[in-house]
Amino acid sequence: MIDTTIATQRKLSNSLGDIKEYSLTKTGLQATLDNAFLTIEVYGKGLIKVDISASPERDENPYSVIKTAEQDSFVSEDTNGCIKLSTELVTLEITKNPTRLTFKTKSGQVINEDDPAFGTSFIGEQITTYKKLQYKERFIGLGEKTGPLDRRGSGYQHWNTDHFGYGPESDPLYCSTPFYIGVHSGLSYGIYMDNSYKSHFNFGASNDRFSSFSVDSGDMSYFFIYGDSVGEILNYYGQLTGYTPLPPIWSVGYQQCRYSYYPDKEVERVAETFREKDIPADVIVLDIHYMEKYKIFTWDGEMFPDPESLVKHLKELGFHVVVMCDPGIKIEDGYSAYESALAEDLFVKYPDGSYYSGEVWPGVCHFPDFTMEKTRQWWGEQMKSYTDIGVDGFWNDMNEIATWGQMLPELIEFDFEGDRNTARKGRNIYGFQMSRATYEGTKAALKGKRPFNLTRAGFAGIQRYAAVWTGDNVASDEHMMVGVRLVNSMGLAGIAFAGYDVGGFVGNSNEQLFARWVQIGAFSPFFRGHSMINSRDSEPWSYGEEVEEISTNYIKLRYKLMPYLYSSFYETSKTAIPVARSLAIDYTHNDTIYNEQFQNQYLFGQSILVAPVESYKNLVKVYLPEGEWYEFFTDSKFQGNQEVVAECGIERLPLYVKASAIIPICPEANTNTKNLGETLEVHIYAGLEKNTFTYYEDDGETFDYEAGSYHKRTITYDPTSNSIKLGQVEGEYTSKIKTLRLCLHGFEGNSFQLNNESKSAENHGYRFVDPISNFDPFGNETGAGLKINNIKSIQANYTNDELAFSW
Ligand code: NBV
Repeated sequence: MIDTTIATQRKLSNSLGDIKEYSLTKTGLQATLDNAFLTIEVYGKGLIKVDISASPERDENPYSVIKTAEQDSFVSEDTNGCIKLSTELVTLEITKNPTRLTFKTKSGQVINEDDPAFGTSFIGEQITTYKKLQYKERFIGLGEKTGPLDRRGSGYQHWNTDHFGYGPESDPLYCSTPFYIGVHSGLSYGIYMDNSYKSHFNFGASNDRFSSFSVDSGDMSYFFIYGDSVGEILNYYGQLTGYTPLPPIWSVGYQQCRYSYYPDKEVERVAETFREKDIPADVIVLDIHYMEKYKIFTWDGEMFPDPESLVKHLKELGFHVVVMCDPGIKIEDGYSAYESALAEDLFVKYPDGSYYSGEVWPGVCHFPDFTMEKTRQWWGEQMKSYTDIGVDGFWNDMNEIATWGQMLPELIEFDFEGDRNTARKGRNIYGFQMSRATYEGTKAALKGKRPFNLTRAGFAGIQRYAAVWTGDNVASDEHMMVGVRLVNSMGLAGIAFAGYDVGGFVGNSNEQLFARWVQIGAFSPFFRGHSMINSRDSEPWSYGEEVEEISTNYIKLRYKLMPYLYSSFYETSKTAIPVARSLAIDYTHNDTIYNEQFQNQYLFGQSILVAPVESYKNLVKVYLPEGEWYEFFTDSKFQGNQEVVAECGIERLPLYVKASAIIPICPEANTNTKNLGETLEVHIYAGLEKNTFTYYEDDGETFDYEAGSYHKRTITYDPTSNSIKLGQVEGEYTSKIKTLRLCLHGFEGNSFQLNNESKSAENHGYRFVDPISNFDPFGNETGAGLKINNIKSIQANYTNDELAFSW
């Protein structure tokens, strides 16, 4: 019997209905459905765009995707009420009655399929795509999101939000990237939803039937991405939304920040202390107090009377200067930024044409509309007041847009390049376009030098213009671990240059916590110490001598690893494989890596496994995935695929190196990234597998590499043919390296050939970090154990021609 209460009830949601008619196009197909319009476009063999819109007019995001659809790169078939579009890698099956989509491998395995009943459905303007949960399906990524590595059973929103002192489960935060990766049955695929309205992701939260993604308005526009591995999926996402460009090398060094260092003498004191204490650092960051009453593009005349000389002095000390740039422009007659923006009509407006005002640091402000080319140009011009005096680093904060009360009215309007829309569409885009204006403007002004820009808010594609940090974290162990997960998750969403406030922003850190945070931070792509006003000092020397020595050791280690790290940034700039790689990238289908106790582990670059651990622990369980591993500081060898217990006293972060690893380091590094020395040590760890590493170098500061001024070579270790080769150098940049030292871990025998000449290796002990002083004569010695008893090394002249070692 029909249940008439259901049959007669008001229809609250509406699904797509049937396909009424369709036509094939050069790039895919277009279809008219009972309740919507569907467009499919093939962007690559593993990259298919689905667009569903309630009206024939599309409401698209003009900013994130930089790739266009490919022509004639699919074949089609129409049988038994089902249209099939096939690329070399995937088949998309679209049933006509009703309209439902299923993505399959070429062998017919389901990768991803619509919920049979709901498919894509509308509730008013809101549009949601429901996907059937696959057996044991996991979900990873989604960018700056708290919560576990495997997001199955959780739900999230994208709505850029200033969340001071957020909690370990808080959502949403500052930066939105609606891109996740699904994993099941030995397969993985990505979904990037290209829509900047507030969005909602449900990975089987409060239901056991579907995962879903949904937007409050606009088109349901998503890219289905399929590749052999998570790495390949990330690469496709990079092709779509852009790769992280090579940063200036100095920005990869240690950055010291504080809310705020002032006056100028205090800034100089901090910089000088780094040099006196021989702690390498590249950057001093000026937070809001450098400005006159927090007004952007001004300097406080009393506290910073001569900014040009200050910047010059800091440069002489080997520092770059990064300055805070908030978007709010104070409404004040006579303030030149305000008057010029007003004259050009560049501010965000209410629908009645008046300018939106909101209160933030400087007082009541208007906000530049960065979705207009002429605003971005104007902003770039204003930035010259910084670049003209030698500032080459910038920091975009409060760009969610954050104002007192945190309730940006949704009806305010943004230009959207002439296609006006409200804050519902503009909010998630604002920080992204502000970063674009900052990057493009300063790039032009710096005449060939790479700018560095750091942002808090962003959207998919932000990696093209800025590094992203995780905002106002808290000085606690829990937060330290959350930060690692956030950065790993951003790496899974195209944002490779990411980091957190080392030491914690809100509240007071303590000795143990600070020491541990510096250790972990040294293995973060972006490495900056920062702390809040009215909290205790938080420089590497602020927590006593022991912590100072430990911090110095790990900051120095970061600098020694610079050749490895900068080469990893190069790799990222070509592949979108991040610098901090959640184990879910290389060990996707290994269940153990998702365990709560191991989910924070990651590979730093290709081969260094970092096991972040709370500061109060002296022992921790680490999971080593398949293969063989060397403990970094001692070379103790472990079989993989097992849990090991690692010592992690205050001086020791558990770090492991994958067998067959190739790790180039500069042992003489000191002061800053300009002083990396003339010796390159290439550390090779004996293993069973063949391995290669692309060693990359350039001047670290200009764009000349784009015209061929780089120095690149493939280093190959082949245990089956007993050889290590540094291939012929490519590129025209002249390396500063004069001496090569091959450092062999776990190798036997001392007789080697270098380009057919006999060479004998020397045996010796080795330390990656210095021992630290014995502060407590009755206690245990700290740091003494961080020593490798025996490695073998061979020294040679570093030349551009092939250097072939064999044994
Ligand atoms: O500019 C001051 C701070 C800054 O130090 C911090 O890193 C940002 O996340 N800023 C937020 C403004 C408000 C802090 C309470």
